Amino acid sequence: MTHSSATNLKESQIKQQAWKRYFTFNTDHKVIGIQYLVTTFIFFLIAGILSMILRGELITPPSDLVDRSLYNGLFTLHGTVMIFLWIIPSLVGLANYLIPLMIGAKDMAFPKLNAIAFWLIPIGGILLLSSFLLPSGSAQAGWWSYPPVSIQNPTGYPINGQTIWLLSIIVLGISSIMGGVNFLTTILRMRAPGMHFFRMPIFVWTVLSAQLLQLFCLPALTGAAIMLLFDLSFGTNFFNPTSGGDPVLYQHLFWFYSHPAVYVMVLPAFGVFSEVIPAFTRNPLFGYKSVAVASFGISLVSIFVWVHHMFASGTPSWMRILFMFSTMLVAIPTGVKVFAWTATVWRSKLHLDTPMLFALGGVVMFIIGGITGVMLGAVAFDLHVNNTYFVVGHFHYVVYNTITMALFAAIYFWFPKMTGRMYHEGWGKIHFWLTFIGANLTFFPMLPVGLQGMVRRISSYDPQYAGWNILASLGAFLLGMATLPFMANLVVSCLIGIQAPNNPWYATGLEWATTSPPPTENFETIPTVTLAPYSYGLPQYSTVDTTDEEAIKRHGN
Ligand code: HEM
Ligand SMILES: [Cu+2]
Repeated sequence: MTHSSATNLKESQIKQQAWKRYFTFNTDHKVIGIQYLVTTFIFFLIAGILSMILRGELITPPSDLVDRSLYNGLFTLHGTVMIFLWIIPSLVGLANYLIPLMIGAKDMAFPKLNAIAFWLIPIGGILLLSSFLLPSGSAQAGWWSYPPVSIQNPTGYPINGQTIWLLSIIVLGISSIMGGVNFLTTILRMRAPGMHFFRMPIFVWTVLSAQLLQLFCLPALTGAAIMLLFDLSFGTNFFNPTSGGDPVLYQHLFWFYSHPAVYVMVLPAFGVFSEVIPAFTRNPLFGYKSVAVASFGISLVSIFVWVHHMFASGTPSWMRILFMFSTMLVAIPTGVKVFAWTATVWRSKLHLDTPMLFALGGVVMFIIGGITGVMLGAVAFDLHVNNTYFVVGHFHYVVYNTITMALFAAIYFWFPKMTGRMYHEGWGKIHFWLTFIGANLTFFPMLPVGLQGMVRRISSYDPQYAGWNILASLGAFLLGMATLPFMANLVVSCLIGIQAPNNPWYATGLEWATTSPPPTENFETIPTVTLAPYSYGLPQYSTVDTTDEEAIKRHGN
């Protein structure tokens, strides 16, 4: 064997190992982060296909494509998979990749726990989806799984879709609790020298606030799921109204977690906006300290608002008024953030690369999601549109148009760091515009048609609503197509994209101070932090290296 073929062999072995480590129990937070992102993206695609079947059914008023019980199963699993297997864990994956790099640590505090938390995700997800194969069919009670519907078992099978649903929620909950402990310990204990609290990037602040909130509230949901499982399988009566149980107690326990969960999802998305917008405006983040503190403000307020999901559940009026006011309060810290992003963009020179397009698009759409949310917080309005498509339109403006878009922004922004290669800018822009147009076409019609009274969770509806539904369905198919250039771009760029420099965006932040991709222990030597974050005014960040032609093209100055 000649010398060169021997080294080739060795290189290909290393490459193979690099490829294989993503399929093993690996404890490197960067591998785990990418495992999370890829796995959850597959679940996103599956839930997306379910939503296109839903929209296919809704393109005409009668129930003709799928029968009613399958329709129930489809929206239940679409919602459950999107929330518990896409939005929440994909952001955990992103944070897993980024947090140790951003705070200058070698890894997460508990690498093994981290790997276990990840592997529970595919286990829980496959368990959940396998329920479609059961003779009794999948769960049908919606992602809330309210009793008494969820404890009925008309099929008579000892294990039905609902049992599987509950087991999988418990597994996924355990994974999230493990993740929460890990993030808190890592951020509180493992920061590099000089990384004071007020030098942490906003993304770190938002993950800290979100994970604190999650640890505090998630046990309520996991407890409720266990109690419901006992009612369903062992005949206890925690929630069964016919035997003295209290179904409204379930709603309290469910929303005590699931309202804050909205912020567990949206806070890291706000973190992404706060990283991307300064980098592409070359401005320091306006009001950094207020934005950092506002993250905690949002977490804190969100603990005291869960009853706004129960305005129509027989809640007494005095309580509805209290929760209406607490709900409105959250407009203050979120307003601080929107104001800070706007002020950062104000009078700056915008560089509209793909991550920035997704970030700006996400902020604009969040304004619609936020305003419709405040509207729903008003008791009288909520009672009017309760259980209509207005609610569905509102939360999709938040979960898709804001958070999913933030995730796309993040994937493009940190893609060069994660893979060592650049993505293709033209295809990225095509992905953005198809998504932006498709998402508005899908979700905007849900607002007026909901105001007109079209109720949710039905497979056939009054023909007067047909017009808006055709638009929404066309939008959904466009949105489905939009993911094709995204996937093609990532796969092709991963394989043959041009080599990425260590800091392609000339961004601040420790993750850009190491190689792309970073070595196993992240940094050659642990860095010492001396600067405030977002120091884009300083000479080393204020201009782009004019000897680097690629960078000039990217930044246009
Ligand atoms: C691909 C784009 C999407 C389309 C076309 C879509 C469409 C739909 C439709 C038609 C429903 C049924 C509404 C009802 O009858 O109440 C629904 C429900 C739901 N969607 Fe989506 N959706 C999409 C993306 C998402 C995302 C990204 C999330 C969250 C991360 C999400 C979360 C939910 C939830 C929680 C429900 C409620 C399920 C239930 O009623 O139990 N969706 N969606
Ligand atoms: Cu809420």
